[in-house]
Amino acid sequence: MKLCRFKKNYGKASIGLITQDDSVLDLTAAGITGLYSLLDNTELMGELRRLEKENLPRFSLAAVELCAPVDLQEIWAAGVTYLRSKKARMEESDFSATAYDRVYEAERPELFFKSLPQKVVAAGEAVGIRRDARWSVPEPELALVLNSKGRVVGYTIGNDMSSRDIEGENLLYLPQAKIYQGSCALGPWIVVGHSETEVRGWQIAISIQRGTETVFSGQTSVGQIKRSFEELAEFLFRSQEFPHGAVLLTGTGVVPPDSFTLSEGDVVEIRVDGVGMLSNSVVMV
Ligand code: DO4
Ligand code: MG
Repeated sequence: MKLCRFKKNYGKASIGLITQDDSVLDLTAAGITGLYSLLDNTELMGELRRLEKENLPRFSLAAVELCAPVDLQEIWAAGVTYLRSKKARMEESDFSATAYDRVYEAERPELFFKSLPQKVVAAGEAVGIRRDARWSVPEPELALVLNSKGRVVGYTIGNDMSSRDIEGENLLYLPQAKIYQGSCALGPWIVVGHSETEVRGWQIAISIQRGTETVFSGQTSVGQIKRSFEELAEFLFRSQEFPHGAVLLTGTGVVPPDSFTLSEGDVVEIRVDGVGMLSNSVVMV
């Protein structure tokens, strides 16, 4: 089942349930005012099946504007969870190579703050590349949707946009490499009702279009993530409360060659089996 946030006529965002025939049921009309409160329901699947049978306002998916599928959740990200990411970071910087090598093996994962919910870019909007960066890349990642108890209740697609030259120059610059205008995209919706075992069988694919040309494409499997979802969520919720839940990007396993950098006007398409496609154009910020 798919949950979304959507707008009809430039009004306030509503919470939607997307049905098999690509209709969007307006759950706000049934009194559901926040994604975070719905995701805290311990009988979520039963509740959604019940809501599906109610006579709620219904719109065609093609006729609504999808918003980023977060309302009050902070967005965090895990790093160096794939061997490919560890290798790329170690090559990017002699200075930080030991840190990346160590964190891949360490008990404690790398977790970093990525975005406030109101700054997240939705499907169809533009992600940013910093004007003071020379080497900008997208990072296609599975995103875990966590409720306020830290339970994984859904999945969406994330793009952890990164400035690799800034990150590589000095590890202390990581927040500037990772957090800037348009650096986090999520969407197009949240899928619920899948087990970790099932999701580990999904593929993550990315392609980058420049005009009519595909300038990069690559793919990986969610199964290559070194750590379990529960382990990542448990570390995030250690000594920290998220009363509205959180979204946790799980790291990238696809890294373009070092000669590649994004340009303004590129279009980044990320596909995750079981979820769909997140597509964003690129703008200089
Ligand atoms: O510390 C670098 C960031 C790592 C990251 O974002 C990733 O592996 O996806
Ligand atoms: Mg990343």
